Amino acid sequence: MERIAEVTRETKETSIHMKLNLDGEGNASVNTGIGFFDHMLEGFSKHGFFDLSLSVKGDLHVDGHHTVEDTGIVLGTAIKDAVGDKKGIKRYGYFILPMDDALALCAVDLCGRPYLQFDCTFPNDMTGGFDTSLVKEFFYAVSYSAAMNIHVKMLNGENSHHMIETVFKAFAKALDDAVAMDARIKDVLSTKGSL
Ligand SMILES: [Mn+2]
Repeated sequence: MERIAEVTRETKETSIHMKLNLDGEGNASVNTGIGFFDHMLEGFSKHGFFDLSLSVKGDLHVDGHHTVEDTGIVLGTAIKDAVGDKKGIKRYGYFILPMDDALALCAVDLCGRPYLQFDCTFPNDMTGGFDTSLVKEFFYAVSYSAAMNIHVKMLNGENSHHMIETVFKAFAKALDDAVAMDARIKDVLSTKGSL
């Protein structure tokens, strides 16, 4: 069974089309209009082995906020659609990812409930044309639209580019683990019987 979702979302602020394949090869075609954000989403795709096709036309004449937040909403929706009934998946995933000075932990639970714990402070307000305060906005949007728990902790770091990149890659690796199938799981991995 294919685990692919296609999501289109149009508002007066953004127009977004995304196709996500959870069982891909890490191929990305991403254009958000914010170079650094593209770089992060390409890393997410590559390191999670997700195929991601994304086009965003956002109101960048205002700032990057709507573009980044709404892309998070669409990614969360695509994750939720693609995992479907969650039968046979591991549900939990975590990773600690290094990149030179930066070390980030990410743990996720596809439990059906939204929650974000985001313990990261970035030394710079901007990296390239990207406002670093939007990283939290992005993951908050993913957490509630995918109905998943996301915990992110920066364990070390001094370079904002590296630190943000470790967050996106650690999230990719954690999510890749959580959506992986385990032959021992016959139904959903919950004593409640649903996720
Ligand atoms: Mn980089």
